Order: sequence, then C-alpha cells, then structure tokens
Amino acid sequence: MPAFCRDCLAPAPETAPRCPHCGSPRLLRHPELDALAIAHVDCDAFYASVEKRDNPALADRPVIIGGGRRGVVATACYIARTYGVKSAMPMFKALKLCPDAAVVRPDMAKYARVGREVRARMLALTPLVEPLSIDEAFLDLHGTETLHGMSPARVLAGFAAAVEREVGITVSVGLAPNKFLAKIASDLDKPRGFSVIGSAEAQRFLAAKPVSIIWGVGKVAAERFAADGFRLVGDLAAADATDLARLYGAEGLRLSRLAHGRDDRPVVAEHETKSISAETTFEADIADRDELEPVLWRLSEKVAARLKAAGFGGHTVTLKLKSADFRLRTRARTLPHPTRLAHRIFDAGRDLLAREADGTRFRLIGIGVSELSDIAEADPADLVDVSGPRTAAMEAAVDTLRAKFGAGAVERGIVFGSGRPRR
Ligand code: TTP
Ligand code: CA
Repeated sequence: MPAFCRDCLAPAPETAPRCPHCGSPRLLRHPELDALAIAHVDCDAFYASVEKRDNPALADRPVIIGGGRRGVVATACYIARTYGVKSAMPMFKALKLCPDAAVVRPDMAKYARVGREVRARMLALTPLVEPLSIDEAFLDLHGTETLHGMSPARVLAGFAAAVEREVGITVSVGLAPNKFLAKIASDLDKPRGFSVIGSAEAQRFLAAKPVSIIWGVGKVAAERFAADGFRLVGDLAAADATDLARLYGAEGLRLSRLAHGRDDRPVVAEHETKSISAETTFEADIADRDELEPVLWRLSEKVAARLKAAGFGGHTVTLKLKSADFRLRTRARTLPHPTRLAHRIFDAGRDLLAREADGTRFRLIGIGVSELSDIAEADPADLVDVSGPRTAAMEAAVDTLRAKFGAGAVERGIVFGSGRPRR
C-alpha cells in the first residue's frame, strides 16, 4: 500500500508506527494514495490562527475572535472549542463557557492578506484552484505529477508543511476522487489534518452519515427527507434513482449520485475575483424610484462591506435591473478613483438609476463594482471632493460599531424621498 511521511515526505514502510527517516508518527497510508488528485484545503480556525501567529503570548491560551461582550463569535481556536465555544455564538455565552479566553477583535484586512498569500501558494501547485471562501479552496492536481516529480498527495503534504513553516498557520487537507468527497475529507481530521476518501470506500463511508453531510442539505431539507424515510446517506443510496427523481426532481438525481459518492463537477479556476456585487429580487415589482433608492443604498452598503473584507477597491460601478418582463439592463460608470465606500458606490448607482426609472416595473435590482485594485489605492484624498476622508472615517466608525453590536445595530442617516437624498 502506498505510504509516506507527512513531515519529511519520505516513503514509509507498510506497518511501522513512525517514520524511519524522521521519527514522525504522522504517516499517511491508503491504497489509492498515489491515484487521487482532487483536494479540498481549509485553514484551521483561520482568524484565530492568524492572531496566534502574530502574538505568541496567545499561543497556548483559548482565543476567541469577535466583537465585544454584546457581539458574536467569528471563530474560536481549537483550545477554546474544547470549552464548547463555536462560531456565531453570542459572545456573552462564549465567555460564560470559557471565562479565561482572550478576545481579539477581527482584523479583516489582515485575514484577506493572509488568505491571498495561501491562495498564491495553491496556484503554484496547479492553475486549477477554485476558492470557496477566504480560507478554503478546491484544487485539481490531475496531470501535475511530472511537473512536481511526485504524486498530488505528497505535493499537498509538502504544501501544508510549507504554509505552516512560512505563513505561520495550519491547514487541513482532504484528498479524494471528487469535490464532494474531498470537502468531507478535509473536515475529518482537523486541525493539521490530512484525510483520504478513496473511490472504493466512499459509499460505505457515506452510508452511515446523516443526509445533512451533503452540501446544500440544510435543516429544513433534512427534515423533509427524514419524513420520507431518508435519514442517512445510505437510505438515499438504497433508493431507486427514478423514485428520488419523482419525489425531488433534478435534485433527487443529484442526491442519488452523491449518495453513491459520485460527483462530476469540475474544479473551476477563478484566477482572481473580477467583481463584487449584491442584488435582490422583489416580492412585488417596483417602478417607483423613491422605493428603489433605499434598496440600492442597502445593496451599496453590502458591496462596500464585502470590498473592505476582501481588501479591494472597485473602479467601475455597474447597476443591474431586471424588468417585470425579465429583460436585463446593465449600466456602468467608471469613477475617477477606485472606491471602497458605500456612498460613492450608491451615488454612481443612483445616477444610473435615475435614467432607467422611466415607469418600467422592475423585479430585481443589483449593484456591483469591477476593475478591483488594492484597498490602499482606493479613495485618495481629492482636491475636488474633499468629503472622501471624512466619509471614509464615518464608514469606518459604522463598521466598527457593527462588528461590535451586529449588522443591524447602526443605520446610516440617509433620508430618502423625492429629490436628492440628504446625508
Ligand atoms: P471556517 O472555515 O468555517 O472556520 P475556521 O477556519 O475558523 O475553523 P475550522 O478549522 O473549523 O475551519 O470559517 C473561516 C473564517 O470565517 C473563520 O476563521 C471566521 C470566519 N467566520 C465568521 O466570521 N463567522 C462564522 O459564523 C463562521 C462560520 C466563520
Ligand atoms: Ca477554515
């Protein structure tokens, strides 16, 4: 059976408990180890790991990242998790469980930087990197063996060790024949994990898991499946695919395939985020500009928050409208400078909207920015528009309050109505 050491990458014997080369117990053995090439890589306790890296005094302490006493937990390090602290838990509850925890306010720009650094290292292994979020991605390493002179499994183990050594945080790797199984695998052995799910054992492994392990099956869907007699993935695998299709349509066929461990979705490279946007579909169509503008403002705030989280400014603002008869209109405007500010995105969007609001009833409105650049280049002090730094400071204050008290805590004082909104 193929086997190697995750620390020194040397081949390992069939049975020895430790690497004869470096003494490490972290040996990887699996019959399909040299054949599998789809991976899911996920950073461990991401925000907390970055903060521990930057403050060694936190290394052996329980660490919680999040807002103040009235905020929520963004993440907790693995020490804090042993006390029951979890993401999205109210901070007061987390501190009741773990009173000794060090609480650190999130530094999104820093996490975005570290995320990009890890991403760049992934892209050095294969161009086929599909990011799922700031700290995780799928990698397709098919056909890279000649380039690297070793199997994808060893390349990934080397990558994990290098990230630890050179970036200073740890990752967990899942290796499998497809994305579905790779994503499940990366979660099995966290932190510093490396798990393999091969084709041969996939179905047996999945059979005993609850259906909620399937991506996209939330609590409500799981309850519905349970009511139909499908509680475990094995129940779905045992069912006839045509019966599942009859019950759940195309989703039924997808479930049937996944339940058998089959997933043929490709890993799609996303070299760089090209745009950041937000949109909403109305319950009832809207024609009135005075009703559309407040929606546009909220969407602009959302886009600005995402830009700040990702560490970008955007140069071109695009307004998207879908009319009641499903015709799509997009209108764009390039700004003098890239921006990260909600009010600048909104101002451009509102001007574009003014020309489109001609009595047409709209079912969807969206706004986005493209031509992204580093946030450091966004919103320079400007002789013509001196409001830049002042509103930037105001938005930063609002962001801080929201991080502390939750997204709904602060409403910016824009007054809507006929004519120009006042700030
Ligand atoms: P996750 O990958 O879900 O979690 P994690 O990296 O902290 O821990 P794990 O080892 O289990 O992967 O999320 C990545 C980051 O996203 C996380 O460090 C903080 C942030 N986050 C939130 O801000 N709120 C949330 O509710 C979650 C789940 C994550
Ligand atoms: Ca993670």
